[in-house]
Amino acid sequence: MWTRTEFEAQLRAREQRYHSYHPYHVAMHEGRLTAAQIRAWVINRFYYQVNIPLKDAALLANCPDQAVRREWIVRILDHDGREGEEGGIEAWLRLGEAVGLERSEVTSLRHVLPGVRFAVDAYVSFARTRPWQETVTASLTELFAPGIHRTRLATWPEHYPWIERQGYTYFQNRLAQARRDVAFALDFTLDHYRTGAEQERALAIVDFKLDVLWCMLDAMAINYGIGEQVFFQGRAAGAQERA
Ligand code: AHQ
Repeated sequence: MWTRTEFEAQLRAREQRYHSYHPYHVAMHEGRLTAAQIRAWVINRFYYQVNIPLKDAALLANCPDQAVRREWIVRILDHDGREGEEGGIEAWLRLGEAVGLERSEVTSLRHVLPGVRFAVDAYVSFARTRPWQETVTASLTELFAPGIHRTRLATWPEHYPWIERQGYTYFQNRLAQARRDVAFALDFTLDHYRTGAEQERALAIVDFKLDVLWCMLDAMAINYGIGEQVFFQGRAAGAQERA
């Protein structure tokens, strides 16, 4: 069994498989994506965003611990919003408008790729069927999320000046929210897993969630290409037609 410090280091080392290193995101951060590929990413990621509250509600439904529910419920309000606060889903729709999409184009979900839908649905199904403690641990890919939000805020204005600034609200809001979310989820995870085998299970849970995020981008890359590279002329003639 690892010490608490070693266990945290093992969890943080999973950063190497985080989706910030996926070729689609690398091309995005280097300014090599076309406007259509950016729009297609926003459209597909919306399916992930609207399913996060369902995932978090599934955890709450499985969790008999009032103190944990009090801590966790804020995540739903962060996305669904509350009186006077638009929330992350609305902020994502503003990102859609900022990249030139109609709200209905995004909310219709009709362009969401099968691979994106399956990956996101797998995450929600995990939260519905696995012990709530495992769903807490699955959220720990957010250990690495502040970095990718900062990268977007740092690189998009330079590479994609056509994207309107109000689109960045979502990333700005997540910087603080992700850090707060992770503080609880990491502390809980480091305390909860009590044997070597249980700690290995925690890493396997994070690997599952890393796969969810990676798989979404695989689907986007194969269907929309990356930059000028086109990989697949299948059902989707290309991001242009979709977005
Ligand atoms: O915007 C994101 C978000 O609200 C969440 C919730 C959290 C979870 O509960 O699994 N994970 C997550 C993530 C968000 N944004 C992703 C991104 O790349 O913009 C990163 C993703 C994550 O790392 O899990």
